[in-house]
Amino acid sequence: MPQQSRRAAEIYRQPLMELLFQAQTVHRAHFDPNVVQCSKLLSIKTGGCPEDCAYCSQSARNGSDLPASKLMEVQRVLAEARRAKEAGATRYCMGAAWRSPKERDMPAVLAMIRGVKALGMETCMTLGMLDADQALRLKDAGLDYYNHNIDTSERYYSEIITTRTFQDRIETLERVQAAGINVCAGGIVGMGETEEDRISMLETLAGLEVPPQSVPINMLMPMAGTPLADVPKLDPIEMVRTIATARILMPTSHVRLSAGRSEMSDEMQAMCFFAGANSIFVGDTLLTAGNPGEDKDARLFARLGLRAEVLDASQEGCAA
Ligand code: SAM
Ligand code: DTB
Ligand code: SF4
Repeated sequence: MPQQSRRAAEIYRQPLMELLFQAQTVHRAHFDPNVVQCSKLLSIKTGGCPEDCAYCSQSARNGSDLPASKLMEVQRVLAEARRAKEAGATRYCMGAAWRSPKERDMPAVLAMIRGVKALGMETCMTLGMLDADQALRLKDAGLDYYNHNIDTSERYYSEIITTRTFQDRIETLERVQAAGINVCAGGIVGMGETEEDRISMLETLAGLEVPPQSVPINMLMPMAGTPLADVPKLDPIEMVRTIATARILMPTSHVRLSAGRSEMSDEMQAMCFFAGANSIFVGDTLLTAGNPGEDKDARLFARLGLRAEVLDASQEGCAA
């Protein structure tokens, strides 16, 4: 799609003030600029993953010394979800360090979805690659979103992951869409990719048959023992440009300022929100890495006059 890709590049490379103004204008046409959606993550199965993603602490092939856990018990997951709801999260995202789910784990995974749904929260899972039947069973249990990131450009993908292809990722996304589940798909910046790679990644996301309803933009969190542990830090303005371009290319999607907030100042986060980010992960851990806790986010929201999105009017405001 050369026409489209030129458009994405033109957007991304504008003077920053033009880019921010355009992104904020698009944002205001579709969203309240003072409202941020709050999601909470839980790692339901940590470490020991057979995939070789160069950024990830959970790959058994990386020397990150993270012990592999078993799949969490359903009741423990539901207890955690209840706590997250009390803290104001409206979406509960459960992640497993799998290449793809095994049949023996499906009953527990489906029970987690039903249980979290019954609490009145939106459900999200990220379990690796899915076949069509698995996608349908997740949908049947009430799954609202499936997170499956493309992570980088098609060109750079094989530099980061060799145990699966970019096309594998796209195929799972198509199966998730075909099952009628909302897609959460984004990527990581700061992995040594070029500006062109970041533009191309956004172009692929925006060019999906239906653009993802949720677009997480992660800033690489360098994890000890992984091949990317010492990658030079990306200029944070490139993260802002990535978010702003995502907002303009996917005007009605939630764009999530995802991993990396614990390394960002309030001013940097404010710029990301101005660029059109309107979703975050709350709580003091992501999957294995740190995140600003509740108190810090409460202060951030107060400083910026932001409010947490609520699912219905009967819910009280988010403590985030
Ligand atoms: N195993 C599943 C998969 O890869 O699809 C789900 C879990 S995986 C940890 C989910 C996403 O977390 C990855 O696609 C990547 O975008 C993000 N992620 C993992 N490690 C990260 C890191 N160190 N910094 C930033 N984002 C990271
Ligand atoms: C996403 O895009 N970011 C989340 C979620 N989807 C699963 C994960 C971030 C992981 C950060 C590194 C860690 O906690 O290990
Ligand atoms: Fe496994 Fe997902 Fe980490 Fe890759 S990103 S190593 S698939 S947990």
